[in-house]
Parts: sequence; C-alpha cells; structure tokens
Amino acid sequence: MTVKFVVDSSCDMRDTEYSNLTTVPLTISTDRRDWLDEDLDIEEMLSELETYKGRSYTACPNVERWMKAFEGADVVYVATLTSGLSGTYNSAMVARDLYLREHPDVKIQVFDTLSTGAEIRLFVEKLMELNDQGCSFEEICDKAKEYKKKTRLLFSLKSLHNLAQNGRINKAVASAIGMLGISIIGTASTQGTLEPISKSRGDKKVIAKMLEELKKLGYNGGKIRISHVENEHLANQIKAAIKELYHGADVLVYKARGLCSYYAERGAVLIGCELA
Ligand code: X90
Repeated sequence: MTVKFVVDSSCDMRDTEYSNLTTVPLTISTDRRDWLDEDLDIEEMLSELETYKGRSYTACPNVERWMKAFEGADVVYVATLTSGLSGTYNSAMVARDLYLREHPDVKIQVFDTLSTGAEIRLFVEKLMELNDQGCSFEEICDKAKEYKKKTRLLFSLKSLHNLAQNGRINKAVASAIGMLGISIIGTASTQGTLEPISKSRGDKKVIAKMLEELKKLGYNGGKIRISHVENEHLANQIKAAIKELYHGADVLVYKARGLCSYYAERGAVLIGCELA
C-alpha cells in the first residue's frame, strides 16, 4: 500500500526531506513576472519585490497540481494552509472530489490546518509518525485532529505590507505597525487568521516575548519548529534560548519557502510549538 503526504508550499517543507512527501507550490506574482514556489531563490525574490513599485499578489495551487500530487497513492493525507486566508484548502477539496470519481478506491483526507509554516510541519511530522506506528487511516485522522489542539503558531513580523496589500489582515491591524525597528508578535487565531499579540522593539525583546508567550501557552519542552525569512541569526538565538530553559527540547531551524517569505517578509520568524 502506497501512502503519500501532500502539502502546499506554505508549510516550508521540501520534497527532498522525505521520500513520501510531495509539496504543491503556490505562486507569487507581480505584473512583470511569476514565481512558482518551487526551489526559489528567496533572496532574489525578496530583493526584486523590495524595489518593485507595482502591486504583487499570490495564487493558491490549482486543482490539476493537487491531482497530480495524489497520483500513485492508495492513501493520501493532505495538509493545507489556513482556509481563513487562502483558497488553498478549497482547491485541494475540489481536487479530492474529482480524483475520487476516477479512483474510488483511494482514500484521501484533506486537513485544513487553520495555520501555516512551522505549525503545518509539526502536523505533517505527526501524521508520518502515526503512519510509521502502523495506525489505520481512521486512527491517523482522529489522532491527528487531537494533536492539532495541542500545537500553536507564534511569529514575529517586521512588516505587514504584503499582508495588508492583499487584504489578508484588517486595516486596524495594518495601521498599528509600520514604524522602523518594531516587530509585531502574533499567533494564528482559532479561525485561522492573523491575531496580533503585541509589539516589540529589537531582537532581544522579540526573543524575551517569544519565551514569555511560550510559557503562557503552557509550553513545557515539546517539539519546536522555527522557519525564518533570511534571519537565521534570530531563529538560532530563539532556539538557543529555548534549549537553555527546556533542556533536551527538539528544536529545528530552517529557511521559509516562497509563500511564507512573501507574506511574513524579510526578517520574520515563524515558530510552531507542541504543548504538553
Ligand atoms: O494566494 C493565496 O491563496 C495565499 C494566501 C496566503 C495568505 C497568508 C499567508 C501567511 C503567511 C504570515 C504570518 C503568519 C500568519 C498566520 C495566520 C494563520 C505567513
């Protein structure tokens, strides 16, 4: 039996990391060009966008791409970017329906993670772990949904420009930031939208705030995944601070891919955490 795990590129995982993982790209565009979120040179994309005067936008993966990713599997677990901010979940669901008409014996479960980035990675790692333990399709679906209740996303953003330009945050949130050197700390709301928590000035305060928020959430040494947008330094500092307080915590730092780099923008870190 062939099992496949399929995710969109917002989860910042790469196909090369696992043999049974397929990532489906979103697209980032200006009126001049498109970047398909596959093996992108993030620095090049960010630099071009920073000097570009016109509008930029994104598009979710089309139905055909999802269907192609399902091919060859008997069981498919799909985890998508939040439906609160993107049509990605819908397009995966349409693809599932069409695919099942042609392949009625295949099992496909699509999960709306109501989140993005590092929190999706934790979710996919859990699906893989349950599959490795030999759990059934139904068990995996149930246990994964339970697991989702015990993970959170925290992030620090230095700019909300692209989120605001694309109507992904409300105006009140957008106007609250824009001052140089200020980072907005936030989380994914239960509806899968951006929920601001506070503002911090400077990396030291960002790190302190992250630790404080983790503690408030009841974090107690569980798995942590940290993706960053051209800011490995801050990501590593947060990792070191967590490891100092919670000995033995499993913390992984890696680069964000195109979609999260576009919306979270240069300097951002996204933290997925597993609560006790
Ligand atoms: O075109 C599309 O369908 C893609 C739209 C994506 C919109 C949001 C992506 C967010 C990326 C930004 C910070 C974290 C916010 C998390 C809220 C759930 C990362």
